[in-house]
Amino acid sequence: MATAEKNLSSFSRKFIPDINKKVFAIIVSEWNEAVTEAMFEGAFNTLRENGVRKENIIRKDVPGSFELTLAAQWMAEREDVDAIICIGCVIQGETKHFDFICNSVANGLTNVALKYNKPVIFGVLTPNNQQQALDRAGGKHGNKGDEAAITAVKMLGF
Ligand code: DLZ
Repeated sequence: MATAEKNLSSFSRKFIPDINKKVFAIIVSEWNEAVTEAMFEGAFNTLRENGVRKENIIRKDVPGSFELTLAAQWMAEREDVDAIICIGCVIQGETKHFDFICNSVANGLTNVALKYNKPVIFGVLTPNNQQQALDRAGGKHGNKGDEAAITAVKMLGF
């Protein structure tokens, strides 16, 4: 993911392949919904702007970021799904579970990607507070949902 200094939202798109026939799953965590909805919109719009058909974008919701891994596995099992974008937001100040959730999801999504040989994108914000999250969900640091979508597209063009 990007930092405050490096914002993938403005990266060059010249290497992006024809993704007209590719199918994307976007899995959205319901925790910190204002943030994850903004990230979903960013991801969805970015896919559409780059030629992905509306009917080729499958949205699934999960209760929290911890559930992203199993949902990603369920989507990866589907032969018609080419890439999976996982969107979540775990705010450090709100939970002692922060490290457990973040490590679990990062490791879990990596394992799903390697097991199913498909791009599984870690679109999970791990900010210190909600303002930092909002800054990265359409605010002054761009929208990490856009970046997650571009990352998925670029990986399909690898
Ligand atoms: C329980 C919990 C807490 C405290 N905080 C967050 C959070 O900031 N972001 C998030 O996505 N999920 C949170 N959760 C929910 C867990 O991800 C998970 O849904 C529950 O522990 C049930 O497995």
